[in-house]
Amino acid sequence: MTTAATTPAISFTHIDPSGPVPAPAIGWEEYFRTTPPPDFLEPAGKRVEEFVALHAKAGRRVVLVTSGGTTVPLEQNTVRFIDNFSAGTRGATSAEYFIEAGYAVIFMHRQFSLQPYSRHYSHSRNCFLDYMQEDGHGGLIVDRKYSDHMREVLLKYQRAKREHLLIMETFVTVQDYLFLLRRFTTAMSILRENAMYYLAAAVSDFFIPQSKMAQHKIQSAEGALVLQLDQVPKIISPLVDTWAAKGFIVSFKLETDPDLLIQKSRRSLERYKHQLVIGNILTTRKKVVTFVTTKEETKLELTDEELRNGVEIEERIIPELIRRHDKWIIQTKSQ
Ligand code: 9Z3
Repeated sequence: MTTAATTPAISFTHIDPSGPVPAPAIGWEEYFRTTPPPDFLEPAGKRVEEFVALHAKAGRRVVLVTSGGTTVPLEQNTVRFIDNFSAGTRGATSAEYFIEAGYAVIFMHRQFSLQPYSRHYSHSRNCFLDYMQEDGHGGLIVDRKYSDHMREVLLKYQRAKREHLLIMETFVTVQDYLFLLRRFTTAMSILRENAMYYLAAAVSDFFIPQSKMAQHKIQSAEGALVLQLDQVPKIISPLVDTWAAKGFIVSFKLETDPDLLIQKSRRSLERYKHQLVIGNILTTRKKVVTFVTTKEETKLELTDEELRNGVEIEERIIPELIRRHDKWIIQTKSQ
C-alpha cells in the first residue's frame, strides 16, 4: 500500500443531500490503473492457472464459486472497516454439490467464512471436541452418534482432495475481490463454454478509493465521523464482455424488499447481458430463490417440512444450473 495519506473521505450523501456531490463512479479500467494489487495476487493466480490447465486437459467443466462478504477498509493501516453480510453458506454448500456432479471448483471466498465440507462442523453450536470420545485404549474416536454423517462428509472430502477437484483462495477486502476475480476469470477463459461463473459473494457496492483513504487510524478528537463512499466499478461488465469469453455466467441479486427483487434482477441482466440472475431475499434465502432470465422466471422453493428435514436449497439449484449449462454448451458450440 503506497498511496500517500489524505483527509478521510467525508459525507454520506444518501442521508445528507445538501452535502458534497459524490464523485461519479470510476470505470473498471481506471480502477485497476489507480489501485495497487494485493501482494498475494500473483501466487494465487498461478495456482489457479495450474488448476485450470489440469482440468482443461481432462475436458472437465470448471466452476468459479465466489462466496462470503467483502470488507471496505476505512484506513490504509486498517483498524476499522465496513463489512457486507454473508456467512458463506450458499457458496460453500453449492461447491459441494458442483463437485458431486463432476465439476472442478475454484472456491474464492472471504477468509474465515464457511468452506465446503468443514462447514458441517465449523459453525455448529458444538465445539469440535464435542464430536470426540476416548476409545478406552488411550486414543480418540468420533462419537458414535455423529460418525455416520461424518463418514459421509469425510468420503466426499477425500474424493475431492484425491482428484484435485477443489482449490480454495481467499479475499478480505473488496479490492482483493476485484483483483482476484479479474485474474481468475482471465485464467479460466481457455475453458470457454466449459466454464461456469457462480457469483454468490456479497460484494460491497460502495468503497473508499485508495487515493481518498486515510493512511493511519482516523482520530476521534475532531468529533463525529461522516463517511462518503464512492461506487465500486461494475465488474460484471468486463467479465461478460472480455474476461470470461463464452462462459456461463450466473450472478446473485440480494434484496430485502420483495417488491424490488424481480425488476432489479431483470435490470442487471439487461445491463450486463449475462445468462442468469438468481434473486433471493435476505430472510428467506435458504427456502426460496428465483431464476430470472430475459425470457422467464422460475421459482425454486423448499417446503417447511423439507427445511426441517435438512434439505438444502442448493440441492435443487445446482442440478437446475447444470441443465442450463448443458444447453448453453450445445448452443454456443453450434454458433
Ligand atoms: C447472494 O445473494 C447470496 O445468495 C447470499 C448468500 C449472500 C444472500 P450466505 O452467504 O448468503 O449463504 O449467508 N449473493 C449476492 C449478493 C450481492 O452482492 N449481489 C449484488 C447485488 O445484489 C450483485 S453481484 O447487487
